[in-house]
Amino acid sequence: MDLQNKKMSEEEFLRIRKEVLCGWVTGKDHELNLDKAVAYLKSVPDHKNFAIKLNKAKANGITLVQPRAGVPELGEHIKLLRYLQKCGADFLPSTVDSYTRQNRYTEAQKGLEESMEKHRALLNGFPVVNHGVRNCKKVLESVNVPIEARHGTPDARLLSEIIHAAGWTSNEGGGISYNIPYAKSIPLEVSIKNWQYVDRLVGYYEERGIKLNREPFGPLTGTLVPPAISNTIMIVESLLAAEQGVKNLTVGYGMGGNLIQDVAAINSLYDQTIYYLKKFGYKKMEVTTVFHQWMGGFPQDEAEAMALISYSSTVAALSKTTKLISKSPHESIGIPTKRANGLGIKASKFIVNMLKDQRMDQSVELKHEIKQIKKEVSCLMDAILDVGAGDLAVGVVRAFEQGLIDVPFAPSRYNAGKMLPARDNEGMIRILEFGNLGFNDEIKAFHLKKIQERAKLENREISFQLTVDDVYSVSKGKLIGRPQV
Ligand code: 8ZB
Repeated sequence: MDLQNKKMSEEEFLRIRKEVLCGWVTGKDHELNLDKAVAYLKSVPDHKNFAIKLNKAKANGITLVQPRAGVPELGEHIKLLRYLQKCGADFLPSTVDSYTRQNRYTEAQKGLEESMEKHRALLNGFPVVNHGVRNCKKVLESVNVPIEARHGTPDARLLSEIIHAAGWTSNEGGGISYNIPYAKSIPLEVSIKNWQYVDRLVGYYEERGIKLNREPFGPLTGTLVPPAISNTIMIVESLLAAEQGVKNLTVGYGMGGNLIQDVAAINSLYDQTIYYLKKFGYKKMEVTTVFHQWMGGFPQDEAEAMALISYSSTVAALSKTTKLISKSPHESIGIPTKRANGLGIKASKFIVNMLKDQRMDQSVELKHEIKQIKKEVSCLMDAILDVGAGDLAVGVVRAFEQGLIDVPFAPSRYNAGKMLPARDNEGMIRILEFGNLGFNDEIKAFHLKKIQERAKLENREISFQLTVDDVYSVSKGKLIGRPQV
């Protein structure tokens, strides 16, 4: 396997870079000049730097709010972002369209042109590659907060070159988290290599005194993902990024629904990310967390959706996460109008402000759940390092091949898809079918006991039906998919 968790030399980076830039059909070469990009990034003020603003929020113990948003046309996109800023967004995104995510720039161009002709959004996001550095700079210069590219791109090398050269100081994604949930047939070693390049680009800038933030995508498939699985993937992507020179990381987690498990997940994610970065010798790392409001199916009713958004914000604030990604009351329909998107931001801000000075005591249950998640993550990390014979990149590819790490409901052929999750009696996400998951017997016995307790109370057998019922229950207003009585 031509893959290794080793920092790319600058020479190799610049060689690959030439190939990457060849793929740029709509832009001009001089726009992607690295010296010019360094100079421009140095001119970005601190309050528009993602890493600096996150560090400050962490020091003050506050939770900041960021929506998702992106429309194809430049003027409309700017209008949208300015509106969301007015609604209270602390960070702004630019969500990228699906063609660009698949490197289909010709189709993105057609969608962009048609959107301009018909004055209607015909792409589901802002096509950054087609817009190029110049337009992306205009986006940044039109707002007063930091901007992040949010997408879902297995090969985001060109996209990342463009957004950073335009002064966007954060990029979401990673070789696992932007492949397994997003693609069907892209080998993991290919996407990991591509993301090593993306991270090496960040390392290049860091070496020149520029602070950039990187955010692995925590929620994965957004559906009943056990915290230990997503946390392990977050830690692996953090280590891979750190090796390439990334210094400022925001590790993510998608809300599961049980208050205690969610707070425990964010707590243990933070602790263990720091622990492993230290263990592998990465110095001067800055780590924050991001909590994603409910990523599963939403209720159609807008009042109920707002209630779910408010509950998600409550959990996020109590977890003391640094950043919260908000949803909108249009979630069950699709991409929100700007008004609906703004309502989600306002509700979220309201709740985090109410809870700003309150804290949740560490109960026995919370402590127990933190310990449990840490035990599980450490078991999975050992399994990955073991099959990789010490190399993390090789290890994670093999671990996926063997199903030692397994993401539920993922479309990728490179994911085993044999593990089945279900909720326990309190709504915590547990595992009922392990496949070949790299858990030891003690951990497996714990999960089975928890699922058994629930099945017994519901007077039914342990089966896939529990999983199915749980997938749909939140959208129907209940956390646990119990049978109707
Ligand atoms: C994996 C992320 C899914 C979420 C939202 C979806 C969903 C996707 C856009 C967007 C606003 C966009 N999403 N594209 N929200 N503008 N262009 O990401 O609705 O909540």
